[in-house]
Amino acid sequence: MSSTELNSIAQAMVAPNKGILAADESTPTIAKRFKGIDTESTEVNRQTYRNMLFTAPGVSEYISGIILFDETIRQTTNEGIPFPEYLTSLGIVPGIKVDKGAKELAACPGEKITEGLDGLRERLNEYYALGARFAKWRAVITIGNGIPSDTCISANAHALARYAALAQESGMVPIVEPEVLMDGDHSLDTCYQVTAKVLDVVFSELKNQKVGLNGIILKPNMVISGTDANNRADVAMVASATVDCLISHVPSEVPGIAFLSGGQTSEEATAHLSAMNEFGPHPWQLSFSYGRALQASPLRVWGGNKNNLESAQAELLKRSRLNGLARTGNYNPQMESV
Ligand code: 5MM
Repeated sequence: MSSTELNSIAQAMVAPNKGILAADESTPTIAKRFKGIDTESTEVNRQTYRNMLFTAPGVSEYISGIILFDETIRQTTNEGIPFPEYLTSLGIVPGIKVDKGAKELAACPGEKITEGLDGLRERLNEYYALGARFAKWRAVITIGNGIPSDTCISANAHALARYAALAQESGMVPIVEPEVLMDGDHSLDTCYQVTAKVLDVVFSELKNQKVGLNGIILKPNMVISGTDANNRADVAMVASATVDCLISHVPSEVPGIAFLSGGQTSEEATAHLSAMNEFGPHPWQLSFSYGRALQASPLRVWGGNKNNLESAQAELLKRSRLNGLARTGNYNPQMESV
């Protein structure tokens, strides 16, 4: 596929007023989410839940792409339409998580390396045939005592770049997700330093491995205080530190940056995105690719009960709409109560 075609998929993924729904929880993660609402993680329940999300009326107005998991890309709507085909018919680009998860990194206690490169070319080709037009790979970087190590950053950046090159070869836009975790009591400044370093190493590896930067989407963390930090930075500080860090460390050829929410509350994730877009325009689209920040309220309202499916869809529509407004800096917390 030409770089122009990859670029047009990437542009569609960060189309104005829209963003991406990350619904690619692996089997253990979705089981954890369902446990929180006392619901068993069976294949039927997972299909019911994902069907509820994907068929929510009006959602395609605010959602440009949805990231699926291997099981979900093979499932259908209640009417028997394969999910990728259904989403494509709504103008939503179907995507697929292709990493095999973050595992302990040898010789680096407390650090992780994302696996999944073996056989990746074949899996990508199969996903393309199933209708996926973008892929996702998440690397995890932990801040702690003496970490992250250079070993962990470079091993993860190398794997991200190898994955990205293979995804482009197969005709899919790679979402490149180096997530610096919020866990810990570190300051905003520490998060800034680590994020800057990780981005530098990731872009150097992408360049080494001949990845076309105009055919990727970057999915980074925001620059934010650790969850257990004292005096956590407020919305304005997070927004200005994040934009500042990205301007200095993300090349302008990248068409879009779609943030992860990383454990922020739904309201915080929306407010941060809106504040960043308020002082745009920026060299790239600044969008969202939220998992928990879009799904927390619909999941809670559904609660595993079929009588709540419509109310849960209304919750997803509300969060999608508010994040759609945040794409132009037009969100305001008072809108939460409407
Ligand atoms: C939806 O969760 C994704 C899959 O996680 P696992 O591989 O751990 O099951 C996750 O990669 C997600 O896409 C990103 O972390 C963004 O989600 P959040 O909740 O951080 O916005």
